[in-house]
Amino acid sequence: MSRLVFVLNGPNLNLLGKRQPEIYGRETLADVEAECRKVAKDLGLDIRFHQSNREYEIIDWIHEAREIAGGIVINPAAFTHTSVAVLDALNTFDHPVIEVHISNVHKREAFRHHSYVSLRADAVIAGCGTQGYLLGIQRVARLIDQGARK
Ligand code: CA2
Repeated sequence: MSRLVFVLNGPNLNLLGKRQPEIYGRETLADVEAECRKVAKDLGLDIRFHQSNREYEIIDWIHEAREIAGGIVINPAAFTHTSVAVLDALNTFDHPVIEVHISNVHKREAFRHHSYVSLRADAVIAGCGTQGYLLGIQRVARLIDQGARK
């Protein structure tokens, strides 16, 4: 099984650490990427780390992952709650998918309580701050080691 993991980030997460620190913390997305790389290295994983404000780019990266990756860690941001297209793309991916939310979406507005992506995700991590990404990578590593498929 491939030990390459895609870490995908949806719209507005490029503003991480720059706005709304009370909800999303003070770390920037570059900080999160650096921590993900450290943890991945210790687990013997390679990562591709991406962020986009455009739905089609997220979908294209999921399609790329189909060919080469052993897992996906995804914070789809607002696309979580709106995107059947992201769900459809993830449904074509045969390896573990971990959904991450920095905030605890269940403590927030009702529209954040529903996730299309959760219909596919093998696990959902919410409310652990940016540590959720690291937990997601650790979980993918475990599932890859166990040879998990969809
Ligand atoms: O808690 C999460 O990680 C979310 O996926 C973040 C999304 C939100 O729409 C989801 O309901 C929960 C929003 C990402 C926006 O990120 C920002 C970061 C800093 C400043 C402003 C926005």
